[in-house]
Amino acid sequence: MSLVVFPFKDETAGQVAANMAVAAAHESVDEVWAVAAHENDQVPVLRDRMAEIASESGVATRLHFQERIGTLRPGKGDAMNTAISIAAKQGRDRVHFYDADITNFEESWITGAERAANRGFGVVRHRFPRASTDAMITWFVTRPGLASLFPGTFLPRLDQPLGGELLLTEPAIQMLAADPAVRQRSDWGIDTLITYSISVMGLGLFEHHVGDGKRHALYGSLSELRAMFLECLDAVSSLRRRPGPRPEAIHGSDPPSPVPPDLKTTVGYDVDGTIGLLTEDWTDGEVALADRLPSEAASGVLANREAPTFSFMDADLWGETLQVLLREFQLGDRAWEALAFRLWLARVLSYTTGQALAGFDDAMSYLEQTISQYEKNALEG
Ligand code: GDX
Ligand code: MN
Repeated sequence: MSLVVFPFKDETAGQVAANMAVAAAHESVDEVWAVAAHENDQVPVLRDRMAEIASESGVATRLHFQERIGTLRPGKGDAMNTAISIAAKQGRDRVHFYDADITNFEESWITGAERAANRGFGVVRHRFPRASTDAMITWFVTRPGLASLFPGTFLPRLDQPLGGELLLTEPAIQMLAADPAVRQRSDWGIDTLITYSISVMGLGLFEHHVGDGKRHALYGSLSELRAMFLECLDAVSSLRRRPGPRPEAIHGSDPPSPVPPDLKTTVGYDVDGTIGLLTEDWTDGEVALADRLPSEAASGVLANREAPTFSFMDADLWGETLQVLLREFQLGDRAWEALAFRLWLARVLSYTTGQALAGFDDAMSYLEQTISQYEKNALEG
């Protein structure tokens, strides 16, 4: 039987409970956990709702508070590692993780993952169609980073290397619980570390396709993604010099399905609010660091001290810039953080106001092509 875990932080009790109820109603599930970031006014309400869910479904519900396990910012990584560690000690057979803010969660997600596990895959990742201007960290940091570090393996080809929706079977749970690099990653970098770690376990990996997409809390300006960007950049660069999955590693996936029409027109973030971030709060430290960049990237980004400009940051220049960031970026160094964030904003805006306007299908094939190019560059050294 399976355990389903929802890490949560700012969601309402009603939101978390609705997803827990869906999980509890599933025939393969015998336990559902919520892992809270901290005590707040929603927690007592959630406890009451969880007791109701347990008595209605006959499935055990538990609330855990995340423990301090890692060494970085205490965040989602500590929550996932808390659940992984308890589940490993209990010898749980299968553990599903889902974000608590999903608003279209359905039983079929659990069923799809269970079926792939029944066929022998040790890890199942859910993947979803996403708007062409959503997933800007995935497209411009994580997948290009994986392409340069692990070209020719399935890692750069994973649709959602940052996705928080996955099924882990017992051997995967045990290995993750014993992996120091995963346990240390208490922040947003957790998804990258888990993705890497499970890719080299040799347990077989299946990507389960959820055609309806993942509906969840949306963003305003990209300033809301600053910490996630920085932590995901640090996470992928921490994988340098580590071995990739073996060539014979088993990777399967469902065929893609038509993309829901509303996703084709959704804009992933507030563009005007984001442009303003290019020009504000420049410091001398940041200006000095620009010296380390490819010269066109340096002159382009520095021009933002006068007025916003970003179309200079095309796929090739970003590829070269990212090489420098993967080697030199320092999480916690304010100048590096400010400069890396500004470079990424330029890349995201250049794409959003360029290729993304060509329409959904063209934009998505453009993005895929950039990843293939980065892989090719890496293979050619
Ligand atoms: N317990 C706990 N503690 N839960 C947290 C914390 C924390 O510090 N921070 C976030 N969460 C929960 C949150 O409540 C939600 O249920 C889930 O983690 C994801 O957070 P959300 O703010 O919805 O992140 P977002 O931007 O939707 O990112 C998710 O998708 C990204 C992606 O698919 O690209 C999340 O799974 C990311 O890790 C992933 O990179
Ligand atoms: Mn979300």
